Amino acid sequence: MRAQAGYEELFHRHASNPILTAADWPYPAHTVFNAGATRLRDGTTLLLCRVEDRRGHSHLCAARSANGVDGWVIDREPTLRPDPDRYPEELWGIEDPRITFVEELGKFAVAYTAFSTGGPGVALALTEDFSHFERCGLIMQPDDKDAALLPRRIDGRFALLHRPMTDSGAHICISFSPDLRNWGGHKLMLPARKGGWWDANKVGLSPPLIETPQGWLMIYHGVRQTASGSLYRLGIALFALDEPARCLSRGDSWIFGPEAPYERDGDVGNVTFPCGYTLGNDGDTINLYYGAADTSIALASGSVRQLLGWLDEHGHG
Ligand code: BMA
Repeated sequence: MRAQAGYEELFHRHASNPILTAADWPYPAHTVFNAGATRLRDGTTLLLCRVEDRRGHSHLCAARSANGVDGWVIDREPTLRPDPDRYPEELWGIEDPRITFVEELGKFAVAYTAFSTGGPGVALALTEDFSHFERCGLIMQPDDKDAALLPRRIDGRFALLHRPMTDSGAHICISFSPDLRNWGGHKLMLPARKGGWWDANKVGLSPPLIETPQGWLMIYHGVRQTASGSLYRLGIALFALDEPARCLSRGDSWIFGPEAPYERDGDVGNVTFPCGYTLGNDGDTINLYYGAADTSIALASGSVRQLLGWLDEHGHG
């Protein structure tokens, strides 16, 4: 691994990375990556993993572990399969889930990418147990992805972050809904930068926002196009609690990116792509679950306090 001399390490890779690969799967799977994450009431860590088969199509499969690191119990068959007969937007698979527990509903909301002829769009499903799912269908037209719901209403409305593709690039937006089905009030939240920046032209939300007393902490990915492909790295920004479209602070440098061999090499090399995190019992440790090179699932941990401290020092409005 290349040394990153002089830079503060905000996330530390787990020694047993990658923690989950296709070899762990109880049924044929080509790759497992980009997992949503949550903790269940009894403290169990649940990952909703993106599993790609040899058709190139993805579905979602739940893996549960008491410590969030090993001892994974993986569903014997796909947990949430594409259902193109009833939901044609899922023709070529469902990908990259982000999980939010919504206290008001007593349910988990899973926002995922539904992939079909029109391109990738955003779909939403609700579940109490990760066994039965109530689909809300397509809630953001293609081309749109990287979506996650906020855990509670803002000014009486549910709020969803997502990343529509536009002529001026791919920027993170927020939209609002009274009922999780009808969405409007779209606002730009975090634009991609331009030119030579690591996060020029294309950014997207990574895991769901993290609520802190200082604001909503966002971990986002920036995609840099290079002569040898794309580089997926992570940056952070902070948004006002009562007005999440308002950016309080954004860091200029990326804080995490592909360095380890399993992040550099794989089906799509140089990709670190988290879709979920869990918080430790101390309320500060953040366990970030990320897809490595579109091939496996890896874990890195950090501290919310330290991320906020870094933004205080290095971020600006
Ligand atoms: C993005 C998404 C991710 C994927 C990444 C790298 O556009 O499709 O699912 O991990 O590209 O291939």
